[in-house]
Amino acid sequence: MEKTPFYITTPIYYPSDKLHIGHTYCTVATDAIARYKRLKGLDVMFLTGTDEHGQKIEDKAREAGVTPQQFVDHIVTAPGGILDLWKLMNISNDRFIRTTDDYHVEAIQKIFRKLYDNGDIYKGAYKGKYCKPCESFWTESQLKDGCCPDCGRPVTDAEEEAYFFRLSKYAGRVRDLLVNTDFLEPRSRVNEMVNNFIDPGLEDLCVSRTSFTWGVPVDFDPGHVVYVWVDALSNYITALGYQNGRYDDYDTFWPADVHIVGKEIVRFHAIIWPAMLMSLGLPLPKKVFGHGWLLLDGGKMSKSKGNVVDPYILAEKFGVDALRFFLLRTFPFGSDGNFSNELLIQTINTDLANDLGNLVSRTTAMVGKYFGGTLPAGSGATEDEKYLDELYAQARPTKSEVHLSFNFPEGDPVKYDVELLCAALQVRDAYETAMEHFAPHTALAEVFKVIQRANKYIDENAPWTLAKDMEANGGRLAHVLYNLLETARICGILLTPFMPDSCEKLFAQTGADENCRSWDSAAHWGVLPETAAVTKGENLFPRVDMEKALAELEQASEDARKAALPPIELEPLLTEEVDFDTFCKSDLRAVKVKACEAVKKSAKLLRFTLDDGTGTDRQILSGIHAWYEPEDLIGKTLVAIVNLPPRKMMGLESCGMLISAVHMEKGEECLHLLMVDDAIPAGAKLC
Ligand code: ME8
Repeated sequence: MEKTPFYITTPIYYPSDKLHIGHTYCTVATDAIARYKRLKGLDVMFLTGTDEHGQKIEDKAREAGVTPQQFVDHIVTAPGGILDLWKLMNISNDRFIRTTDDYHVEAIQKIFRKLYDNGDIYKGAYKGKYCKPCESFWTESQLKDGCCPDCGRPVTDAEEEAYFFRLSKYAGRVRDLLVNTDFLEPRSRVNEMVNNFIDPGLEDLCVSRTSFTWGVPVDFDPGHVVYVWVDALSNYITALGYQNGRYDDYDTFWPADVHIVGKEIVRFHAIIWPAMLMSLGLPLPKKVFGHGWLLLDGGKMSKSKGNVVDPYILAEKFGVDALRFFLLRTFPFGSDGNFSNELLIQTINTDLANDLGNLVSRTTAMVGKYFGGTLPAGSGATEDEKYLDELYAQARPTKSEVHLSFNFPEGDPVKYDVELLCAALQVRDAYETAMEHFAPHTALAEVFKVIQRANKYIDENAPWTLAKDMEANGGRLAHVLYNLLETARICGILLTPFMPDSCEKLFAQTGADENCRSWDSAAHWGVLPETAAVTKGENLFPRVDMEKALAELEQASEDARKAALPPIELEPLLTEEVDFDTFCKSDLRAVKVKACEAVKKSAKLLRFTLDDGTGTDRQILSGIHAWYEPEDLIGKTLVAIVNLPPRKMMGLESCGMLISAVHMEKGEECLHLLMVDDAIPAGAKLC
């Protein structure tokens, strides 16, 4: 049977800075959905990539002293770059598009010409505001406190000859699409689009630039490059082969099933993109889902704010699967969520170490301890349980229907079995409903209800008590353990899209081979062979020591921050001139250190007794204890300015100032006292 195609995309990322955990959130979520669809047997095309043109990139490349192509190549392909990050995060994209790829550039030129030939692009003059980081045009009235309404950063004046796309022409059709279909989700984003952008009047969109060159040239009007968002949005069709010969998947996969995008770029995907497609006469994507932001201390993460969280550090410390899981378990996908390391560690400890990890390790350990790793034949599903499985296969029975069918007396341990089975047999449906609604956090919550039920089942059955009399209770004990293995198997299948590697280990430990890992088998009981080989392997999710991990993370971020700093930073030279006479007024002298000691109760100050050649000792206080121990300075010849007015510090008088050289090294201030040749006599004037 032919598989149903499913096309899912993430935004294509700007290779302007290192990606942070917020970017990772979007791609991990999309990856989990793509893996879920593959698990269900769909023919998935999962696209991601990089958005490499635009003024921002051109500027950054210039700052870095390289060509824009060299600049983007480095960020995309170098170790620690975007491709590396997706590999680390186990992202299963089927295709990766770079907007500098030749086939894409060629297709963009054709698309631009098509829009022009359709009469939807005309030449005019652009005058307004431009936000470089967002590559967005704004009118004066759209600004928020004079800044970009999306990112809050300053905008620049822009005025140039430009081509315009007749966005206004499509306002009615786009409005209808948003209001009367479920094209855009969550629904709250529809109101945002309609109230903020469409109803106030949709203006035509400036779609070419002449003030920089790093973009796709308009082939019929050299000097113009295509606006980066027209270039970027089109990636979703060029990556399938639209208007190019590189791929041939357009007919199979277009229209896309869903574009997953962050909330600030919903505007481009839900207004501009449909209008472009309408103009090109192409079908519209079936859905745009606008997810929320990961916030840090209540604000958006951004490199310029210096508050980004590095996914490399977190993945290295806690493991990729734990990080993937945390992102999707904790934050409802459509809303904003506040990221914190504490929350991450808490989630790992509660859900992964305590709940899932314990279920697997306790169960496999007991199968090992009591049965040598293989349960006896006959420990699997009972006739009643097979009947229950059938009941669920036909319809989802209510709890009371199940109880009626079984009619077990109070206190009968079979009651626990039935409860566990019912929880496990209904979870796939609940999970599926949540995943189909882009609610991975709800899907995971459903799975964890079952895991928690299974841990309770261990306590209810107290296998360690049963094991005391194997002759009488061995059969029951084996059945209890089989039920636990079977529950772990079902949960493992549903968790695979989120934590592929860990679930692989879970299956290996619980003896669930390939035949027991299918989507179909996740809705059935009794699939695991009774005599499967069970092994207690490594702990899937070790507990994290919160305090220790937080301190290590802080250190790792600090190290990373320092490593990213320029090695040496010098104070900029002063441009203001000083006239010679003013300069000569500073009386700089060689001075010899007769005594030096730390000032009591001060962490910084050293008290110097100096020979300045006058025959009377001079006292100078200097805040340099961080760099020097007093005893190391005795006998040294230093330089002091001696005609500053005396100053009191910590109750002591300081008559002058010692001269030092200062610079920043890897973010830390470095200071060197100016020491001169000891042959220079005390009091010699420096000029
Ligand atoms: O917007 N939390 O690229 P981009 C959640 N090139 N998501 C976040 C986030 C955060 N803190 N920070 C960023 C672009 N993102 C364009 C897309 S598509 C044709 C062109 C998400 O690198 C953001 O919302 O700035 C967006 O969906 C994605 O990362 C890429 O952002």
